[in-house]
Amino acid sequence: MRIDIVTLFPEMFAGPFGAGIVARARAAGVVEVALHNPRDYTHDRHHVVDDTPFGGGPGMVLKPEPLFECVEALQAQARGHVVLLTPQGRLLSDAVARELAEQARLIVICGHYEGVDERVREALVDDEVSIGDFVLSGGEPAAIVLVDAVVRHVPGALGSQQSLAEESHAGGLLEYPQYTRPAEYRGMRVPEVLLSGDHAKVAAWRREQSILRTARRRPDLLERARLTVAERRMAERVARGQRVDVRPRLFRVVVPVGEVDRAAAFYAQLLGFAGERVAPARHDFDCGGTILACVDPRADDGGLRPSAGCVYFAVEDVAAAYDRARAAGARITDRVRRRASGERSFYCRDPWDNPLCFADEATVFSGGRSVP
Ligand code: 9D3
Repeated sequence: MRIDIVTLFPEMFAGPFGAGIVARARAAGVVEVALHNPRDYTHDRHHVVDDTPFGGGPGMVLKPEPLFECVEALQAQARGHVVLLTPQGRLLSDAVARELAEQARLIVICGHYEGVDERVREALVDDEVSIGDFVLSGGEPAAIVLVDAVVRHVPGALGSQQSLAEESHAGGLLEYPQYTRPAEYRGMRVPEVLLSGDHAKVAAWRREQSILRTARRRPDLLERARLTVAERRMAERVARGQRVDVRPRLFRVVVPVGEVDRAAAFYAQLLGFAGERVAPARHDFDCGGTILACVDPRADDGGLRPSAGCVYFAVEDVAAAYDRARAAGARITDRVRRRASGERSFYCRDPWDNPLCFADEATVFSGGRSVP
C-alpha cells in the first residue's frame, strides 16, 4: 500500500513515522509513505497557500490551486483514494480504517484551522474523515492517527497478525483488566482467579470483565457486540445502572465452624451462592474480592486464624438478607434496625455462635448518613 500525505507541515511526521508500526511496515516494504507540501506547487515568489475568505470573516482559507496541482500530480502516477481530514468528516473507527486499508493508494490531505476552499471538497476529495469530536489546530495529528490505524490492517504490517485476530475475537468489547508480577503490590492483590492456573476460569473471568467494562463505560458499543443471550441480558442491566452482582460484599474477616459441610450449606443459604471447597477443612465464599473462609479450627493446619469479633457484610437489600438468615437457621440477635450511623442493619449468629452483621451497602460505602 502507498500513502501520500499532503501537508503544509511535513516535519511534524518525522517522529511518529520514524518509529513503531509505521516504521516497521515501511522497513518491511509493506507500506510506502511519502510527504508532499502544497507550498511546492505554488507559482508565486512568496509560495502563498492561503487567502482571506470571500464574503469576509476571520481567518484564512487554503487556496484551491496548490492542493489541486499537488494531488493531480500524485494521481498522474497512479490513482488513489483521496481523503480530506476535517472535523466535518465521518468519524474514524476501526471499520473505516479497515475499509481504507483495502485501497492500494491513499492520498491524505491535512486540513487547516482556517479551512479549505470548498471546491477542493467538491472536485478533488473522495472521502472526509474526522478522528473525533474535539478541536485540533490542523489535520496533521489526525493523519498520524489515521495512518497508524490503517497500517495495522495492511497484511504483514504487524509482527504477527495475531494481535489483530485477538482484537476481532473480543467481539467489539473493551479489554479486560491485565496484571503482571508482583501478585501483590502496595497491598493491591491480583485477582485470585488469574493465579489459579485454571484456564477455563480465567477465560470466563476475562469475558465477564470485558462485558462489565463495556456496559459501564461504553454502553454504545453493546449494540454491535457479539454476546450470548444471557450475556446481553446481564450487560443491559449493568448499562441501565443496576448492579448485577447481588452477592453481599464482605467488607471487614475467617469464621471458625464446627463442621465444614454444614457450614458450607448454612452460608450458601445465608449468602445466596454456593462458594467453593478449597481444602477438606475449608470452604470459601468470594464476597466481591474479599474471601469469607469457613474453617474447622480443629482440622485447620494453622494457616488461618479466626477473625476477632463480628463479621460484617454489606448487602444491597437488608430485608432480603434477613429473610435468608432466618431461612438458613441463623439465630437473630437483633432484628433489622436503623443505627445511629444511619445504616439499616441486623445482627445474628451462625450455628457455631459466630456473630454476623448485615448492613445496607449504600450507607456502609458512603460512610453513613449521606444516603437517606
Ligand atoms: C474556525 C475553524 N473551526 C470552527 C469550529 C473549524 C475547524 C477547522 C479546522 C476546527 C479545527 C480545524 C482543524 N482540524 C482539523 O483539520 C481536523 C480535525 C479536528 O480538529 N478534530 C478531529 N478530527 C480532525 S481531522 C482534521
